[in-house]
Amino acid sequence: MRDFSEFHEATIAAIATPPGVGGIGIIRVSGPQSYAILQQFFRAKNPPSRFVSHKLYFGAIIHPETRQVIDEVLAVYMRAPQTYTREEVVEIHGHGSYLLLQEILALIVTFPGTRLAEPGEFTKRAFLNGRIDLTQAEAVAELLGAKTKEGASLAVNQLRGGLHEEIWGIRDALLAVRAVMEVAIDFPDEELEILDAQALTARLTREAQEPLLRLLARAEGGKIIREGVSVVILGRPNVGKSSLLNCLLREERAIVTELPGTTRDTIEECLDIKGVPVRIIDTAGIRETVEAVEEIGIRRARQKLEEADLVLLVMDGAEGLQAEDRALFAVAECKKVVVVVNKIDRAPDLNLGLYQEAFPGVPVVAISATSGAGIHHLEEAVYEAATGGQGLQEPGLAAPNVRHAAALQRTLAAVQQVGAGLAADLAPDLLAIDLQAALSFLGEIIGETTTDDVLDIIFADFCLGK
Ligand SMILES: Nc1nc2c(ncn2[C@@H]2O[C@H](COP(=O)(O)OP(=O)(O)OP(=O)(O)O)[C@@H](O)[C@H]2O)c(=O)[nH]1
Ligand SMILES: [Mg+2]
Repeated sequence: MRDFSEFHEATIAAIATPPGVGGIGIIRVSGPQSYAILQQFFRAKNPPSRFVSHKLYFGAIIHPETRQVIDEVLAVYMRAPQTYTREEVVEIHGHGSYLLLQEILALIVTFPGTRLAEPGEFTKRAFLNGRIDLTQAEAVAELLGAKTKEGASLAVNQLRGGLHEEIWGIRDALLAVRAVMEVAIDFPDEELEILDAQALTARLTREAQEPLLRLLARAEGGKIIREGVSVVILGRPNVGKSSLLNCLLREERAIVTELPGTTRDTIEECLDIKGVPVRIIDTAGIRETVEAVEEIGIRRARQKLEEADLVLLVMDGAEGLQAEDRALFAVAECKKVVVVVNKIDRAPDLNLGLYQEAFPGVPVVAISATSGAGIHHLEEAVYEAATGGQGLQEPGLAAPNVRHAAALQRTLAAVQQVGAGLAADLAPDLLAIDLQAALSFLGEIIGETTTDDVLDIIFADFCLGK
């Protein structure tokens, strides 16, 4: 078990709202001095004999020496342990001026035993004080960074303990099996009766292996919701790549002209296609060139191809299929490709079958980037390709992140090892070793057995005040 006795005597303070101008700005304080800090710097309009927990008071922050009013604020004291960190907490809601908030914060950290909070330190304390587990702490950071509604739902589910519950279910099963083994170790004479290998194997399969496999199967879907996909628009010059970018973004982001070689550098933007966060990259049209700048652009386009999860290979439907289109397809073929036949408004006799024959097994979508015709079909094709035809997984289901998935894999391997040991009639003390390993890998996910440096990495990703 983690050692939760590690005590956090320091009181920490930070501005919890983002920098910039806002309607209100909040300073958060956590730790044993919170109440005293409120008494020292805050004067309520109607001063109570004692601040009642979770009640909002109107008043002002006053400099204790100059008696100068720094800001009129609302303040709340929250008594431990019914708080975010499980410690004594105070929040001061000031006007949105970042300068004033910084002044108040500077005053607060002059209080004895008080210092500025590190990024993620409030959440880290919530975790160390046992209010949330590590998956829930990670969900806090994920929620703040979510790029789509679906990503936010996934994080909320994890924050509410969705993943935590599934992990605990598996953990309980492993603990129950370990208990049986411990009895068998203590009573070697009756070992055979106690260790019913068949029953134990069945239980491990049903309550550990299968749930582990189910969770792992959701990791890929979770990755798409969390990180999204990178889509590169590729094609000959002047086929309408930048027009397509603008059309997908529904804004005039990239310069479009009738001159080939307009786009010289790559342009990256983010969009949300049915819940999939998509990083879309417009590139310079690829051709044999003489000009240095365009040459660099083309080199960048090829580099972007390397990073791409999906390529939209754009062709000019009005000009018809060209040898260079086929050549570019051969270059892009190492990735998932969607062939986009553009300018259909100028191609009344378009024969899509020709493209389907030329690129068998590859989705071909006809569009007009200037009129927007067919763009929904293209979005559908991108969504299909990004999710492997499975669609996005339900955000209501817990999905492990990359860190969790790695630990789940190791847990699964250890559980399988136990199964193999049972089949081979291994002694219970040997079986218990693998079982303990499985429990320890599982513990890394929820934060029970996570090492301090891993914790530091996780919390360092947080923003200040969280
Ligand atoms: N009629 C018609 N014209 C289009 C369509 N899409 C693009 N165009 C025109 O084609 C020309 C080239 O468009 P761009 O979007 O700049 O093409 P590009 O592929 O980005 O070109 P480079 O950046 O030079 O490689 C412009 O004149 C566009 O208005 C379309 O669907 N229909
Ligand atoms: Mg362009």
